[in-house]
Amino acid sequence: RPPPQRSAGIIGAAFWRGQSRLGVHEGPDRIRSSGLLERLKQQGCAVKDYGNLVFDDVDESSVGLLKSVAAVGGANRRLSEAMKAVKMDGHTAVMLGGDHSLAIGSIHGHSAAVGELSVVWVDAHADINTPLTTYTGNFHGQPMSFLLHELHSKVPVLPNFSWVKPCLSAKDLVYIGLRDVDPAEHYILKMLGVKVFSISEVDRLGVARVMEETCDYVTTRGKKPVHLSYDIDAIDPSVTPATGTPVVGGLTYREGVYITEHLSQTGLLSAVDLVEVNPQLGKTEADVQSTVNTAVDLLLGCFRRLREGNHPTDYTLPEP
Ligand code: Z70
Ligand code: MN
Ligand code: MN
Repeated sequence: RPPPQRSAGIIGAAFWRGQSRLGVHEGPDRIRSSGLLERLKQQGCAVKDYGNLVFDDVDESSVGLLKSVAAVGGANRRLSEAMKAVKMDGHTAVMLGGDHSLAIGSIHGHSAAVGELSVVWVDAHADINTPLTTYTGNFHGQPMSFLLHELHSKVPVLPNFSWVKPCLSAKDLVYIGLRDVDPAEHYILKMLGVKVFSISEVDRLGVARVMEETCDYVTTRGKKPVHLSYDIDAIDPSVTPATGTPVVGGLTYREGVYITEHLSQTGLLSAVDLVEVNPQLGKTEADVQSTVNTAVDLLLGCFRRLREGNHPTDYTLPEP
């Protein structure tokens, strides 16, 4: 029997300045209004909603190519503190984005509360550009470079970023679903020997074996708490079109949910980010609903929902 369900502590981070498409700030409220909290409670999970973070208005100054530097640094500082507080309260943390630059604060704050982490990063993209390799200037393509000890010397100090200290080792990071990786990012992944299950490995091995190997990989390095950072664009755009950078040939709905289901069963899942849902980018309302409903199902999978069916541990059959 699985241990009793722990509680979910939910933080909304309606922040979008890590990229340039309007609408990704609507993610947290759209995900909530499609019933996330109610459905978590229905499946026996206690829920505390910490609401949406309030971010300071910051001058939108660029530093060279880098967009909204001080805003990204400031928002992530706030998120880091909030994430740390949610973990201190004993919840499994859920960060609803917002764009993926928010992983800086989310993972930093998680680690500040619990110590060393393993990170499972599910994404079409590696998001491991440095501020010096990015050619878009978007911070949602760079968060991992601020978090890894191994890249510390490659990252300049930027306005509102001096609080960020690397907290993750390359050996404690696993990617799943990659299929749009920049040359500098590919170089970094090879240089650091990061464990990557690109979409080709998902094709070759199947998602079940990918998850077995992922869990073997993270557990043989010590059973550290797991941070799952889930970019909705990992899933195929036919299922989740309402996102800023759709990339063809992604995970199926079933593969996507299997990843959360499997990680949840390990009992090590300590925090999850669900990012890059952009309700303004669906061509139709059905597009938006499919994207948001998939996001909700991924999160339910993080809290021990099984597709085979579920029942409360204290369930008893009615006597005639
Ligand atoms: C590109 C960059 C990215 C998400 C796009 C794209 C990164 N490598 N991440 N969409 N979620 O801008 O660095
Ligand atoms: Mn991403
Ligand atoms: Mn992505």
